[in-house]
Amino acid sequence: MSANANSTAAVTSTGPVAAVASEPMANAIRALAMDAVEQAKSGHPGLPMGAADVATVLFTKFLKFNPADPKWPDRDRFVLSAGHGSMLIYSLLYLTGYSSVTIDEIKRFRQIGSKTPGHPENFITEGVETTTGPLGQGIATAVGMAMAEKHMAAVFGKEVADHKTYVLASDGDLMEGISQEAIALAGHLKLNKLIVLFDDNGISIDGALSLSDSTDQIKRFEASNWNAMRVDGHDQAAIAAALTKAQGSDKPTLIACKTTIGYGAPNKAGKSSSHGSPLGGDEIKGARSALGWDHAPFEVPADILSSWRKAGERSKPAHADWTKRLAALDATKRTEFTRRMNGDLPKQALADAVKAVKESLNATPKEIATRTACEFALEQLIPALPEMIGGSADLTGSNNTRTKSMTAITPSDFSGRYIHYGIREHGMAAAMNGMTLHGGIIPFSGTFLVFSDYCRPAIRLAALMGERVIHIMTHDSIGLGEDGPTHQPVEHVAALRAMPNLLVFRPCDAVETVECWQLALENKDRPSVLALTRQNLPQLSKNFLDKNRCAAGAYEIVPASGKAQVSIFASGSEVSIAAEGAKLLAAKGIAARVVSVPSFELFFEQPEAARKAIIGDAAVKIGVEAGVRQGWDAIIGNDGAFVGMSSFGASAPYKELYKHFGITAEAVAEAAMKKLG
Ligand SMILES: Cc1ncc(C[n+]2csc(CCOP(=O)(O)OP(=O)(O)O)c2C)c(N)n1
Repeated sequence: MSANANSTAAVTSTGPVAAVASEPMANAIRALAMDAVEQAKSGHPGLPMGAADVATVLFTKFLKFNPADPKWPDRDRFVLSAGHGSMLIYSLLYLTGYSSVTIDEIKRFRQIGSKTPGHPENFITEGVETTTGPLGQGIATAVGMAMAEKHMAAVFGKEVADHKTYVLASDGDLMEGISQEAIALAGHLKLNKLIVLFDDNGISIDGALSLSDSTDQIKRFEASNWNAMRVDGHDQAAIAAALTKAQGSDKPTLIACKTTIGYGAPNKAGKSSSHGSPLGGDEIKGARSALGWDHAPFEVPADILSSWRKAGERSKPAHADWTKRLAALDATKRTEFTRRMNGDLPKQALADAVKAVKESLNATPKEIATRTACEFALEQLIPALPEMIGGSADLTGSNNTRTKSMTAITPSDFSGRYIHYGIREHGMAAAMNGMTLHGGIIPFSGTFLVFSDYCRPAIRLAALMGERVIHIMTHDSIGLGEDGPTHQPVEHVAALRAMPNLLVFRPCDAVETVECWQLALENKDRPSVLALTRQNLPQLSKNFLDKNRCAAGAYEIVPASGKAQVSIFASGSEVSIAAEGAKLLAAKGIAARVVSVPSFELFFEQPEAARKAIIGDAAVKIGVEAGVRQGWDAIIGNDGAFVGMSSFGASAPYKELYKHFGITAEAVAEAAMKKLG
């Protein structure tokens, strides 16, 4: 259908419009968006109204999807990066026939318990591929999805993995810094099946984009090794032609679609006033008239709904063919593909790998940094779990995330299992989210813990979505030494622990490191951070082959001789300091026990009795961690003593820093004695 079907006059962004060029299927989106936002008295009508033509062309002519099987592994992925325009995706899901979004759910837009929350949440609404809203995240997540598709195609073949990733991105998405990381990585890797439709409406919340931006997006994308073109975003034929051109590209493609925000609204079209508030009764009336849409609120006439539903059935033959191809696959390959797409672990292989690491450490204890212990564990885990794909933001040699057998993913060969993300921590974390969401991959990354701040918005989304992504973050304290306070995390472990649904691990030795890895892998519904040291640590754990003691979050690693007067709780590199402190106390006739606390989250999830037993009833409780105290009071109480950091670090050899900042066995013993009086 042509965009000019009901044309009487062109839309302008400067004054009231009597009627606009429009097309009934796209108008269904516009009307639903206006009505839902109006009913909710909240939301963003401008984007769905402006991008309706673009979305209509994509969903009726290009996107491979099957509303009856929303999780079809070979579906094209569609990411609404500009999540504030959520009524666009809800309208599309309803119109094309997803059971998750009924007209009643559209009427309940933004209400408690609805399938149509303010911004799209993939764990609430089937058909939503990823949670968006924080601008820039969607496009960066989509890059990971496109990478995952290429990897799965390289491993399992195009018979089962051959799809595209489409993104609808707004000005805000492209202004956010993360977009550059994502675009550059996608261009470098020649992700030619990634197609970004840019809703080029020149408007953001404050007004015209010219207030704050002069970027030529075409030149920008071309400079990052993309194809880029401009089209009139209300000319459906032109949009279709651009999408057709993009299909055969050898690079990722940007299609800048010139659109009018709030298209059809007589006074607010082309203005920021249509961006994020209900249009109001009169304006909606005017828009209905301008669009030639004379149906009641939430009513989509049967013929238009039927055209949409037909569009929703377009890919049924492709779905059936794919099902046949999967069935024809070699049985072992098919089982493996299905296992990986379901995110199920190879349980026995994992158990064997962990056991092999522990047996080796038991036979020959290692005094190594936990980052090195991580590599030692990975040497067993990588061959056992082919779904694990590692990487680093240009710190491979420091993070120890690449084992000997891992080959790098390159633009011409995606079968590798290591990604050189470049110095793009934020883009890396978002791409990892995309890989997990795509399915078939468990991504793990590497960077310095201090740069968790650079990844934080993407980690937060992983936690919100309940996605298994694993961040290896090394150089986890002043223990990194000479690089100094810019590189020394102080508040980061506490800040990460503050995030709901994120597991933060700080293992104290090589045995705990492999145990924490096992837990991170087994927790399918949440991300993990492993905070690891640069400096060597003694191996405290011996003879614990079968049990994963870290699973309880905290456990007594050094018992007191006799009834404990002092309980010392510590994590990571400070557990061995705590153990030395306990020895000093013992020499003075004071019985002290040491509890290793590799994971606050897992500890606080234990039943109350188990927690009480671990915390114990010693008169004095001490926390030791080379970070801030925040959070520790939940274990040591606000009357407990804390040996840690309360300022930024400094540049010096690490042993001197520990002395300088008073994180020593002597300080632990002194703190205990002071409390004992
Ligand atoms: C990271 C981030 N910062 C700020 C916001 C708040 N916000 C929502 S939409 C928007 C900008 C709107 O402009 P644009 O992206 O062009 O969307 P349009 O006006 O075309 O709907 C802002 C600043 C956000 N969602 N995410």
